[in-house]
Amino acid sequence: MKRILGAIALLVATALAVPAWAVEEDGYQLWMRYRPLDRAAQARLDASAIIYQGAASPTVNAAIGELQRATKGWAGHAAPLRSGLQDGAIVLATPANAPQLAAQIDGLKTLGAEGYALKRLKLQGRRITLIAANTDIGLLYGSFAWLRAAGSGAALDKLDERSAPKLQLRVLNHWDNLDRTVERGYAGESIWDWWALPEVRDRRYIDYARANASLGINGAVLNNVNSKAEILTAPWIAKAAAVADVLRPYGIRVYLSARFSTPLELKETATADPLAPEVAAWWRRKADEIYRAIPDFGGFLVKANSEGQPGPQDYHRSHADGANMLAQALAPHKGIVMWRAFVYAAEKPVDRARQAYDEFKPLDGSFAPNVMVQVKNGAIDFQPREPFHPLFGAMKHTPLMMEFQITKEYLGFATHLAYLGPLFQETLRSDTRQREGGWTVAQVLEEGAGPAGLTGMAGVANIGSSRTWSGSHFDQANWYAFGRLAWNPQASARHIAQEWAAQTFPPAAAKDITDMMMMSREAVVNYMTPLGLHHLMGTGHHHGPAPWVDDLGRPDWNPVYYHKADRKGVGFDRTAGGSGALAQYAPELARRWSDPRSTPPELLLWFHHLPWTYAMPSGRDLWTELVAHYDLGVSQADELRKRWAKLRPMIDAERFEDVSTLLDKQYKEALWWRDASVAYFQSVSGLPLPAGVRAPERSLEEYKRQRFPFAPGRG
Ligand code: BDP
Repeated sequence: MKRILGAIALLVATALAVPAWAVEEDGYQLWMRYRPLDRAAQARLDASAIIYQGAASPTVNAAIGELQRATKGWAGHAAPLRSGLQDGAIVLATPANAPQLAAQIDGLKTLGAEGYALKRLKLQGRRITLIAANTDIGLLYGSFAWLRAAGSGAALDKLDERSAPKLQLRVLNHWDNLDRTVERGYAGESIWDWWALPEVRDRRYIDYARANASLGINGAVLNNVNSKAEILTAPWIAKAAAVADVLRPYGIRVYLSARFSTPLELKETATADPLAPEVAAWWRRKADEIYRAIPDFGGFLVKANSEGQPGPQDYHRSHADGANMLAQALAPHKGIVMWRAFVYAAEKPVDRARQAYDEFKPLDGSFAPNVMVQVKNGAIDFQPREPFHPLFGAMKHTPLMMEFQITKEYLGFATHLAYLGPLFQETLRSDTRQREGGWTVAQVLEEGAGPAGLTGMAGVANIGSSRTWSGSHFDQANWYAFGRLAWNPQASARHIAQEWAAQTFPPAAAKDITDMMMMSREAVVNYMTPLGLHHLMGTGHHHGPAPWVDDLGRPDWNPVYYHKADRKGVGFDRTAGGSGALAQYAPELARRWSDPRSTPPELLLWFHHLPWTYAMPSGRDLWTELVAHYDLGVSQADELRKRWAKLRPMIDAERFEDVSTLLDKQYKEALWWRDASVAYFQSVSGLPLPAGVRAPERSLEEYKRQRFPFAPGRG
């Protein structure tokens, strides 16, 4: 008996001694971990019960379920569901289910269909936390907002917050193929188990929906923009409908990428010409069929006449002709078309950066009200740094949707730590100067344009079947940051990082982790493409350096096209003397950036071809400055792993090891980028290495010889 008691005492002591965060975690819970809190923190939660009066909808049940899951995790027992007020209750109220409670919030109506208010108050002598909204989905968003506040250490006893999304459509674009591979996916295979659908609805879809709803993401395009005709056939519509059923309670609508030539490829029409009546009629029937299966279907995303995809130009019709024909089919059902502006054609010998603007600007004002033009953040292609796309602010009569890439195709896949909050923020805060007094990209998006005033933001998802969802722990933060910025494009990347870190890792480590995150993207820019260089990545897979490549089928696939380095200098001249792309920006910006001395150094070689001897603001010449940036990138990657190592006592072993291993790999690859790039640029410039600079480890030939035929994520 004594021995048994002793053993029990030891067990209890050990259990008490092991802090909750030390328990192994594999990242599956994302930022919704709800790990046990100490007593003081439990008391601060003050969540004795959940009050909801009336019959709960599936959406309200999702809110209650989440609050219970969290309180169970944090305090050991789930807050019970009650109907009468009590001290410490979390009260969910809409004007429909509890008008008197909802009336506690002045001007609730102004928060619209998705907004919410959180407020601590005393009611009938009871201390409560009121979560009020106009609709059930607002209650779900409000519940997640309370959980976020609780999870990131906000003062819950002083809560008084109201929030409504600034953009209507907050959509993930999955580049997921029907065979479950994911184009530019580095997190395993697609989460959509198409083969098993529609009968088998993986439970993971619910967790996916919870995570998105926690951020306010309200749409998901299920399949790749490089789409297949089959996705619009009856069996696949049934599969998409099953996914839509699971996502619906969480406020998420399903969209599909449509291949423009679908009716022709399915041999149901003789052409795909958008102006042929049989084609328009086919799409109308198809839309009707889809809406019978998915009554709240969101609409189509279309990549047309881009990188070999079919489109209206195959029939000498314009992008507007194509988009409007589809829009007409969807309009009776209130669906929309998201028509991508990512176009460039090999046949045209003009600067690739110009082409989207050249094609779309003349079409401004000619799109149907339910068409949005989806524009990538920059004019080339999701590079570590690009100036904002000149279409923002220039299309005054067309609603534009931002397209960010959350998956890190060009920023080291899921193996490098690169927090994208600062990249997204940099674009959103860029001032287009298309209006007197300033007009940032975020403001352009928020204002919308066109008769229906549609607004939205899309993010190419980084989600897959990996246990971490995103391929690494830190890549979850990019999903998180996208969602938060889609809700509020003017939010701060640092604040978002802090919020994420506090919920995802032990709060004591949150500040240091935030600092690491905030430096990570610039580190990547420095060791890959400093000073405005771009598109220097390996052919096809886009991992690793290949600035020397000059032999691909079309000029604008070759890195040499983008850096134009030779004996004399480096950089792409986009001024009036060069490609003229600068003229696509507002006159004030075009003027400022046409002079290298008033161009921000980080965009210098994007807009200018300069001699290696060009004097930089730092006093160094361009060549020395370039090498210094590569060295800085390497030391920043080194700094990241050193900072992480110091956090060991605070982080659970499994996640600590996972991150350490990746940071070591990132450092090694930063060195590789630096060495290969310096070796190459030295070979073309013919200049000696600046004094005190380390020579590349291997010869240029060795870097050139490396091949990666099995790199992940290729289409
Ligand atoms: C490029 C990707 C390619 C995509 C394309 C797109 O390399 O896989 O299909 O963008 O956005 O960045 O359509």
